[in-house]
Amino acid sequence: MVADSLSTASIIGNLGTRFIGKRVIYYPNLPSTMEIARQEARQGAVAGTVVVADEQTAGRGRLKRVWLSPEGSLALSVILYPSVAYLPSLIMVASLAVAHSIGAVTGLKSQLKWPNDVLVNGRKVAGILIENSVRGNMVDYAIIGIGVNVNLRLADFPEIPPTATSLSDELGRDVLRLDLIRHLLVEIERLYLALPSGGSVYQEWRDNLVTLGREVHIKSGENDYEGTAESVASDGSLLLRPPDGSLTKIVAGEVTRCD
Ligand code: BT5
Repeated sequence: MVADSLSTASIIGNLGTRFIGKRVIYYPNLPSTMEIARQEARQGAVAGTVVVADEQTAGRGRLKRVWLSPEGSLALSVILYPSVAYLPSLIMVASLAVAHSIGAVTGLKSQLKWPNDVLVNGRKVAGILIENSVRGNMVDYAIIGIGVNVNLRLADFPEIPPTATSLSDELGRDVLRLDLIRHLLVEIERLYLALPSGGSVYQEWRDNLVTLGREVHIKSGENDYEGTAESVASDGSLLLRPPDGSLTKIVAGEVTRCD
């Protein structure tokens, strides 16, 4: 077991970012970093404020699903105030930041699964949740939530689905979460600041989606779709080619099968 404690000071120290992680709020244990981040954002927390926890007792995924983050995982939320045009790009920034940081710290190669999963060797190692408050064209705040299975022996957590993996299970050794979170914050900032200069983040995200070119089954709300996942649009939606040859744009959904 490597010494793996997190603290506000160890995360912030010499981070070298302009604004992400200048303020870090660390909890050993809390219900959900999203909740605290939302309260902070409503009170006008400075952009780039990070809420991080060793363990969440009520971590959440999309659509009120549960995200399990026992001790050994990394759970964090980052508060941003982007313009409305950049909201669809936040999932791309977060996914690529996670993939780059995992690569830099462990050497493992990640794949991205539309819309919000990061996989290693085909299994989910990290999940991303973006929550916004928008009024008309005005963004009150946006929060990027990231959960990574870092040092978890998944055999000890039967409640986490068998489609999951952890960095330590893949590597056969533990990983320093401090290294991972510091890389993540630097990468989130770098990719976020690159957004105004064009489509490079979108292109890299698209090019790393393992979902594309595959026959998929997608659940979106009450609707089920089948077809070839042809591409993604720059707003993050999936372009699906059903057998009838038409093109369907799916804004949000779940890939339930991928052949
Ligand atoms: C996600 O949702 O993948 C987004 C997860 C975001 C978690 C972060 S942690 C920091 C911040 N604070 C929070 O409270 N949340 C964010 P979704 O695509 O809906 O996937 C949820 C599904 O993943 C669940 O229904 C389970 O099937 C599965 N799952 C739950 N825990 C998992 C884990 N630790 N590893 C892999 N899969 C898991």
